[in-house]
Amino acid sequence: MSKRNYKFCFGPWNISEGQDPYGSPVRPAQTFDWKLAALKKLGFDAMMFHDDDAVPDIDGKSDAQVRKESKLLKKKLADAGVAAEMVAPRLWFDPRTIDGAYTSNDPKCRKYAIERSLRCIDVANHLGTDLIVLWLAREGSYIRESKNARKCVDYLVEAIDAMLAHDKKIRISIEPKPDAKRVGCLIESAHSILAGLDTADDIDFAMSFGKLWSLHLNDQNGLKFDQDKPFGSANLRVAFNQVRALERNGYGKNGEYVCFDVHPFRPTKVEHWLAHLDNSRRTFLKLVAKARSFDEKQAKALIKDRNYAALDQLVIEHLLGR
Ligand code: XLS
Ligand code: MG
Repeated sequence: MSKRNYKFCFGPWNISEGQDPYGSPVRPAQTFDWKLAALKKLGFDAMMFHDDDAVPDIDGKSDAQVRKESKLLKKKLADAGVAAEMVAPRLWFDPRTIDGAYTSNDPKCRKYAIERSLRCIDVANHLGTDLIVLWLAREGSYIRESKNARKCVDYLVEAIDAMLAHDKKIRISIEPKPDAKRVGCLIESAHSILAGLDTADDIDFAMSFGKLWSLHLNDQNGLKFDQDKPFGSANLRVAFNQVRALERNGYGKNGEYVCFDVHPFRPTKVEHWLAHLDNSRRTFLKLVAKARSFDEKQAKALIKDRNYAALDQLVIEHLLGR
């Protein structure tokens, strides 16, 4: 197993105020500077952004204002020794994305979504990252008959082609769920689990094509909304196998970050507000140690003998700390 160190990242939204689909915020909102200081205090390496995290109310700003505010943010990050990992166009709040962004039935809304994505690329350039992330949150349909899925694929390709044409260097990570060289993916534990998939398999699959450019590690308790639970907090063995997949594929060797797209539990008190981020990294690093100390030789012998009961127990007892 490699002995590489990983680099860690989270976004301002991961220090959230506790709102969820069933209730309003329970903690007072903090400033961006408070969150940046918290990231530094935790010893993380980078911050990931939505376009309107970097430039609030971006839709109402001129290109000159977007450039000015992005560059101010870039200086603030540089002064703190923090990199910008990626920028994601937030295409799920604005009323023009109510029926999808790139795949809206309304051409004017599709045009808005593409133009907003091009500005997101400009923000990424100002912040010094060549990576944008597309979380296709609103794409799809509320009733199947409202959209032609074949046409929606064409709309998605049209949007991605427009982004690749806008900037010859930008790389696009689609979460997860066109110019083959500059389109890859971001895998998120919770999204795989929600789709009934295994995140380790998704990591192996994406890395076999050299396409895993970013990663949101978290956890999920069954088929509810995207819970973004701390890494390993619901499915520890699933988390162990995610780390084994990252290790065997050498994730991070090209500078990729491990991002924790996690939220605190709603009852969390202000004084414990950062624990979910620190805990996610602690769990990750402990599972790295578990992956690197796993008896691979014994596992290989049991696999050769197709003795999966013993292999199963070997994993369980290793995780339990025999
Ligand atoms: C969904 C997305 C979301 C961020 C980035 O998990 O990663 O959390 O807003 O788009
Ligand atoms: Mg995410």
